[in-house]
Amino acid sequence: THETRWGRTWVWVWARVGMKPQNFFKKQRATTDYIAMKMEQKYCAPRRRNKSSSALQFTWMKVSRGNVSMSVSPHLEISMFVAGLMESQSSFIIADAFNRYQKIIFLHSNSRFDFRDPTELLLSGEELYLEKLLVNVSSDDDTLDFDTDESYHLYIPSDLSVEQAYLQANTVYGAIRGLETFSQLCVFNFTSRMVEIQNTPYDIVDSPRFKYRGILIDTSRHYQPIDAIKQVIDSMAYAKFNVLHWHIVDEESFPIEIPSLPELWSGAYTPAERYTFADAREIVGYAKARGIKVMAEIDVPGHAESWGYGYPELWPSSSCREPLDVSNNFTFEVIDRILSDFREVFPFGFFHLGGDEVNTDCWNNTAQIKQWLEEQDLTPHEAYVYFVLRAQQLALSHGWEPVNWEETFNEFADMLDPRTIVHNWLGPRVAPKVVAKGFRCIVSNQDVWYLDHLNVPWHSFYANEPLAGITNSSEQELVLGGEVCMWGETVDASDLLQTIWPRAAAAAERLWSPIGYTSNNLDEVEGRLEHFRCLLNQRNIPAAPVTNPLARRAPT
Ligand code: CP6
Repeated sequence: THETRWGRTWVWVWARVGMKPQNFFKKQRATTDYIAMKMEQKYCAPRRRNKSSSALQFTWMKVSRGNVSMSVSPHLEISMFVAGLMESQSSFIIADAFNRYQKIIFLHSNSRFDFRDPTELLLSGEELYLEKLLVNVSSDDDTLDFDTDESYHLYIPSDLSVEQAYLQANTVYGAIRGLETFSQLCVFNFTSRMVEIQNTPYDIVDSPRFKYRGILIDTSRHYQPIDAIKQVIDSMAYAKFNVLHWHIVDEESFPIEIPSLPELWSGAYTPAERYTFADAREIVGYAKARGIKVMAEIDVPGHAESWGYGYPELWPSSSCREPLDVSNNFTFEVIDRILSDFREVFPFGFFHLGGDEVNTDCWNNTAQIKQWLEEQDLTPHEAYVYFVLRAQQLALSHGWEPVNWEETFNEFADMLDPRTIVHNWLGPRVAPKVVAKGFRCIVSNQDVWYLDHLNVPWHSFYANEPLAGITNSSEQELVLGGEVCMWGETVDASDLLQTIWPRAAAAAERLWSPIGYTSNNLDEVEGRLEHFRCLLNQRNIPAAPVTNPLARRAPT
């Protein structure tokens, strides 16, 4: 029996792949080894034959560097003081981050380029090396919100007698940004077989140019597994992005559990393609540990057809399913309950209510809604205004500041609540109008910051300046930042990361670095981008090559 089964499998394998089973499995293993080897080869150290790979970093307000190379002890330790205390409420956030970065810094410790024995190094006395990172954070408050301070000061000495580096920040999240920079300075040296930091002493004073630096993911058009979302979060932290805009629900599917409305997630593709409430909480916590806020979106009333699979009364009719039924009070009760449940999971102060691409034909074509419009003396457009404003009031009543796509501003700016944050997407020219009217703005110009537009090369992402056309400094302050959008119609977990990266990194530099630093010398930027995408690969993020058609610069 055993033998027959094997015999059958053998015949099957042979028939399918034209190969004896032994060779089949050997080949499989060879392929895996080959990939592992390719990844392992990515050292991202300066390389002889790759002239465009230049060293390091796209951040730093102020940096001074020397010319001494300092080896990093494989036993690198951390000492923390948070609000002057060695153990405080939020110091575990840094301890946790340090553990992650330790793995990243010594990524090649198991590789075939064995690490040099540190004892041998110590006895030889021939080199300098760093033993300790001293982290000093002034505040113990681990609240993570729009205003959270992310600045840090990193000092790496070149003096043998010091042996410790200093990282000073106002918050644990600033310290996390500093740890990221520290990890990017650490490179493996093939000759000494040690991790080292070149150009010490380093003195880096750094803080972001914009407070809002986001990436949108869309889990309605394709379900994105939790591990894929976590990888997006990991990689965001590497590029110092700080907001994950989670476009959870749209017309195609309703993948999230709403405890007080248990039928809603029957709008998911399948029971497997859903997030429980606990999943959502886990994602938010995972992001928080990396200094990333999660901004949830439910896009009403236009992009909401999937809500009606669980509650068909939300549809104008079974044949005309979008936008949500404006005439039914139940619609607003549902929104209120979703917001009330979400309030437990999404602590970030902004909530995105969508409001884009609303076609009111279904309201006009449905008898009972048409009748309601007449009774209320509303045109369909006025009913759209009424819907958006009522949803805004619900978000406000739950303690959120509402974010809406720009159509709401374009069509009825004067009626929007002044606390509205307007999210640009249609083109480059709306932000100056938004801030001139005193509204805050997030920039996501679809021509250059939509990652699903595969023909947009990285340098177009890089060129998008959020403050273009805004000269008045009080108006400039109303531009909170920007966001690149990874709409989900054409991506799933098989290509999500390599569609986001490396192009999103070009926007990340634009959003973090001071304006004087963002260079017009694209060769220089390309070198940094090459380096950063190698770093992503090294850290297990499948970012596409910069020369990939998705990313590459157009011929000049
Ligand atoms: N889904 C939702 C989308 C888009 C928007 N909202 C979108 C529109 C045009 C392009 C890309 C994406 N897929 N809910 C617009 C904000 Cl080109």
